Amino acid sequence: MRGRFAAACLGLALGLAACAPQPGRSDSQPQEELIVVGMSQVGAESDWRVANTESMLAVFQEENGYRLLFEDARQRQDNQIASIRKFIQQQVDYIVLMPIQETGWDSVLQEAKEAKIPVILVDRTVQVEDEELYAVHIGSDFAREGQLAVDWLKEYLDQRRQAAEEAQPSEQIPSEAAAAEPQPVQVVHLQGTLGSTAQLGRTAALEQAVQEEGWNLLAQLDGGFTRAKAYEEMREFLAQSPAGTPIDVVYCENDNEAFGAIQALEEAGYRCDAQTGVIVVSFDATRHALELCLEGKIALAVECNPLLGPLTEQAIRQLEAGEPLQRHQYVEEGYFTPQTVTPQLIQERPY
Ligand code: GZL
Ligand code: ZN
Repeated sequence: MRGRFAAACLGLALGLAACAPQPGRSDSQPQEELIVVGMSQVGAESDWRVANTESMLAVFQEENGYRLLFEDARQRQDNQIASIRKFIQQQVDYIVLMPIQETGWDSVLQEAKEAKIPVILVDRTVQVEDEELYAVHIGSDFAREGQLAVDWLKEYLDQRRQAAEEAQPSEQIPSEAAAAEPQPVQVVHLQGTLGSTAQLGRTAALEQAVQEEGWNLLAQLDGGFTRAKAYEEMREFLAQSPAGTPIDVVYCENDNEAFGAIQALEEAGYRCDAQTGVIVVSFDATRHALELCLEGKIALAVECNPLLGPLTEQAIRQLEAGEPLQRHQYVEEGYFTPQTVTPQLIQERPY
């Protein structure tokens, strides 16, 4: 298996001018001993993504027996498809794909299958006719993450409503308006990259809760998992809304969107505060989000684990050894609130 890449390199070298020996090559394992991994990463859109890339680079090193061919797709599926075709030509031993979206992979994964190159999906997944087009999917259960968020939100909103009712002086005769049905919960939804597994799972949970609870979805904005886009979209929405439009919840499908949304909300005079202001919900639980959670600016930080390098390497070891492996591998994830996050917990977080 490994010799293929070396042979391809040699063939190329013989065809062209002799390929210059790598200056100062360490005495690490000879070329043909290395397992060659072609890796296509989505981009560098978020803190989560940067941590995910770092986790991969830390594991796929020469001294661990790997040659890593790493390509950044800059948020474009066509770049990922081009990278995969290049890896096939280079006859890599394995392809590791972090797929930006779920659809559009059948033909290029079929080409990898015909080239007998196993494909490992990391983080998000793909929807393909034939599941045999990939060896394993290692990532998060995004539907579960969304469910964690909305279950917590339902509970929290009830508590806050009860606290408000108890706080109301009993002798005050409720006006007709107050006695009438309480205002529905007003929600602004910032979605992640449309069509990505993370967005689909997190959105489905919110949309179901909106139906079940009768919440009012003020807007669904495409924040693209980035701070900049979320800031623009939220600022635009607020500029087009009547001043002081009541907003109870802003549901951000990742932390970088929450950072942008909070900036736009505060610039428009809103207070983001779990107890007394806008309830901001976010996903990833990266360090900066946990700092905002400690302050109460983020009311709920749902964890999404980017440190998938070791599990990916373990899957390759199992495939090398011809061992059977579990096709879908999910990482454990929890969530944080201002009540549970602490300064030392933030200190200890690896990302
Ligand atoms: C989730 C991952 C998402 C993160 C975002 O596993 O796909 O993409 O939630 C990242 O931060 O951009
Ligand atoms: Zn399956």
